[in-house]
Amino acid sequence: MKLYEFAPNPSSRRVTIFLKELGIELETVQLDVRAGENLTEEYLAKSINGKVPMLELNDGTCISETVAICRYIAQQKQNFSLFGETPVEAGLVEMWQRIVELDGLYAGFQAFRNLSGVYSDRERCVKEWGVESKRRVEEFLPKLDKQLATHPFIAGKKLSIADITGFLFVGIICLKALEIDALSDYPNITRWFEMLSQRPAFQ
Ligand SMILES: N[C@@H](CCC(=O)N[C@@H](CS)C(=O)NCC(=O)O)C(=O)O
Repeated sequence: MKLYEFAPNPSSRRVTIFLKELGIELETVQLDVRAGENLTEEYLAKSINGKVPMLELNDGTCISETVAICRYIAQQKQNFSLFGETPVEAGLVEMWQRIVELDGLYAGFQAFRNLSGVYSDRERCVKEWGVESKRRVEEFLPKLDKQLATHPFIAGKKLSIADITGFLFVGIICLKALEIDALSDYPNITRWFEMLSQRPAFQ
């Protein structure tokens, strides 16, 4: 089994943190996506979305999409701790994972990609969409802060995949890529972010 990734980027790090939390190590293949190593014919023949991460199984089956990869690993190891173990936990984890991914992380990706033009060699960039997406990210932060005011972790009492998504949204997308100060005005995000930063898997 091989994990194709570009170690520094947020989607690859989501899988890496997930694996580390479960104590799993996989063989990795690094693809420099900024240099277009994910756009070769050979890679596109395996990867439906042409992005990293992608997991190639020993029988040649290829699984793209971060959460799909994490689900495969959870099923294979029969370890559902990060997806929620009771029906209620699983429902809430799924709900928050999707909210943080769609309203936070992916809005942030759209903002960064369209404003910076980092991938303008392979996609149309629309500045107005970047500006609007950045505003959506800024509007999402108070919602996240409110949830964390009454819950230690995003989906409730336990660490979950929603926290991994949220951590990369705040740490890489807000603070670094978009230079949005997601901490000063948000004490609950700050408490949660600092707590996760102490965990070995998140370092
Ligand atoms: N929905 C995908 C998104 C993956 C994604 O956006 N990967 C980026 C790096 S963070 C990538 O491969 N970018 C290169 C490109 O778009 O050509 C997932 O969750 O796996």
